[in-house]
Amino acid sequence: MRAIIIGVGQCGTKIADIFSLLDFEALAINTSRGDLEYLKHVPKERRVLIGESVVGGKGVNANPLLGREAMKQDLPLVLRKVSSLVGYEDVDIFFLTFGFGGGTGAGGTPVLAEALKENYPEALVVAIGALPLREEGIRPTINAAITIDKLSKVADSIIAIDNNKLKESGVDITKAYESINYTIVERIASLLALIDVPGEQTLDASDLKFVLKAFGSFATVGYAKARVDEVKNLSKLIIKSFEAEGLYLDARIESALYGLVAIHGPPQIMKAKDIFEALEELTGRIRGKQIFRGFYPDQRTGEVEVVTLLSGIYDSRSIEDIIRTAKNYAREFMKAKQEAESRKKKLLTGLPDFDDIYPEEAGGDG
Ligand SMILES: Nc1nc2c(ncn2[C@@H]2O[C@H](COP(=O)(O)OP(=O)(O)OP(=O)(O)O)[C@@H](O)[C@H]2O)c(=O)[nH]1
Ligand SMILES: [Mg+2]
Repeated sequence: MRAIIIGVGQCGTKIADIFSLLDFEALAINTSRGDLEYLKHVPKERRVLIGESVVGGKGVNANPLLGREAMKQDLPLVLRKVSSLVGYEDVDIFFLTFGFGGGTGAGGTPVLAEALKENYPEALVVAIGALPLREEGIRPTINAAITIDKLSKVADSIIAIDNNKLKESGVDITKAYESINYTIVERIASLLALIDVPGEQTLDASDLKFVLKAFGSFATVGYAKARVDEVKNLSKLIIKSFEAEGLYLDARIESALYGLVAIHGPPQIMKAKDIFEALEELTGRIRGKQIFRGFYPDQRTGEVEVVTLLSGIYDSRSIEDIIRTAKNYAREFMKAKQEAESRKKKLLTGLPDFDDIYPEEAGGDG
């Protein structure tokens, strides 16, 4: 199982930086030189400044048109960097990390996703993006809605993280960003660590790819962990992993098509009855009924860890809010623009030109 992480823009490169800390192969792409220099773990030669001729290394100030232009102009450079990282071994999944609300990530990620699909047809492209806070205003929401639309046509799955969920925790937003960035990396890393591990009932790369190849719909990763002595009933812990509060996205998991559950823990806790009870419950709940599962009994650990991936989700309040707000705004804005144009016309038609008022002999130098 080989995954390559590519962060685009500030949010995306911060997340890629954490993946890099955990020894994942990661690239960081940004229009801002300062933000690239600020990273700690992505090696220097894997940081790519794009759009320098457009914005001079200063970021695109939440303008996705510039972000798109920057990625298009420097796509050959980006693809060379990707290719030198990839080398001669196959890649199973490219994870693209970014913020939906800014300019570089929102504008650039769909362009990159499409190019990766063309150049690496065997690999999946999975987008991992943070949805903007409502308080950020209308532009981030519009950027997000349009980017969702574009990615849904090229990516295999979109793992959306709703930043609005962070406010519920009550901590200050920078700390909250950091903690959610770690959380998402921890979940993806735990999932990937359990793929292709030898054992009894295990998951391989093709299972994970099957679940994530879901026509650009939404996916979410749930997680639950507990010390062995705290676990009275494994079934409850498994169910907790796919309950809404664990997922950072308001979504109806019932609409999911596929699921994947990986359980890692000491063998004495892995009672078949508990596991099947929970899996049956999950299968009963999700619409697609297709669940892949992996059990990883491990003598050395004192903890039980459950990672749940659900995909093929189309029913999400977080997403709907954004799309609806963007559509309403666009409709109102278009209307206002049309009205302004027609008022302007109405107000100004009937005015004469200078020639009508000033007879020729009165003016000029003749
Ligand atoms: N979860 C999370 N969200 C973030 C983080 N940083 C920014 N965001 C969100 O991402 C959006 C802004 O994206 P950025 O990555 O800052 O923007 P960018 O892609 O660098 O684009 P420009 O700055 O316009 O060039 C906002 O909606 C923020 O709410 C972060 O570290 N974690
Ligand atoms: Mg930026």
